[in-house]
Amino acid sequence: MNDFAEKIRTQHLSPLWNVMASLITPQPKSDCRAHLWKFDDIRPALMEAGEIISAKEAVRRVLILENPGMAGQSKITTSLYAGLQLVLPGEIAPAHRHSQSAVRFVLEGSGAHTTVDGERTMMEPGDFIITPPWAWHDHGNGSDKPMIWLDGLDIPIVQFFDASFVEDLGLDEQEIQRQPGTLNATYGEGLLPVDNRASGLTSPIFNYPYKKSRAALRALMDNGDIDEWNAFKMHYSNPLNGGYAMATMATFLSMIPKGFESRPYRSTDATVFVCVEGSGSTTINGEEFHWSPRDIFVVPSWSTVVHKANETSVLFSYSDRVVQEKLGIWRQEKM
Ligand code: 1HN
Repeated sequence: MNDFAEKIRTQHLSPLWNVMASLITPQPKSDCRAHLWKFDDIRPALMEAGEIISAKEAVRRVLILENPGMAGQSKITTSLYAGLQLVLPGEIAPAHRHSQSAVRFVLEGSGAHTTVDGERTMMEPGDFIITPPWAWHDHGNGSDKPMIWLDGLDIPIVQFFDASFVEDLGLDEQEIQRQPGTLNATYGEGLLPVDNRASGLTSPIFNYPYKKSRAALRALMDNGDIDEWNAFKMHYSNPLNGGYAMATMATFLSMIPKGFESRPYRSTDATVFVCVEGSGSTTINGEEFHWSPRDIFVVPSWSTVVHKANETSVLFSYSDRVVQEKLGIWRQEKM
């Protein structure tokens, strides 16, 4: 057997029967580990980065959240990237575009802006902002306080497909083409342009303000039935088709009432969570992680999760669920 394997190796052939069991495992097998980053513990490193490099010099001044099981790979899960970005008062992050999609969730500061394909939006804590593939984007902070947000990108997915392109605009800031709020007014008010031809691959809304998202969850909590696994959970949606806001990353916001303990849950989409409000804990395969506002934690694929809320809490999350659903491989188990 060994001689045979050795012999055919020179022809770039390999026997499947030696590797088959590791290729198709009975359950997901991953290097991804559960982990929690306490915002207050990592913020000093981000501020120190602010002293040693400017946003412009760095292009994007970001500290990558590296999964402890995949150090050096710039991944928080096998398929997704996460980082914390800092823009100091007066700074700009220059305009560029790339194949990778980005989701942003604002953690600290107020009054910085991002411009995406010709429209500018202000960034406030809890706002969920998207940058579609190949969209020009630049950021700036005209406020007098540091601005910090979480970036989620599909970098490992694009890497997997060997489909990465990037282009610099050659200007710090792109030209603004519309009034702020135009896309939200056009697509986000229950109306659509009658001859709308937008593809629907990505939501035309690129800022989902926290004020509105929170009010929606609050109304659901006050009037809806609680789900024993998810409490009150919604996904950010594309108004053109009701699907997820982006083609490669699914994003969610959940409200968990004080004292709630979820029943155990697992799903095949490894998920990044951010505590927005409240405090509580999440047990991941028996290991307990305590969270409070701005903390970030990651749940690997098919890990059993139990959420507990010490006070009424809000969690933001993102995962590759949208891709897995399209591929017909997404699974969940509500235990
Ligand atoms: C990027 O363009 C941004 O535009 C953030 O804010 C993080 C990580 C890797 C590659 C490009 C941004 C990024 C990124």
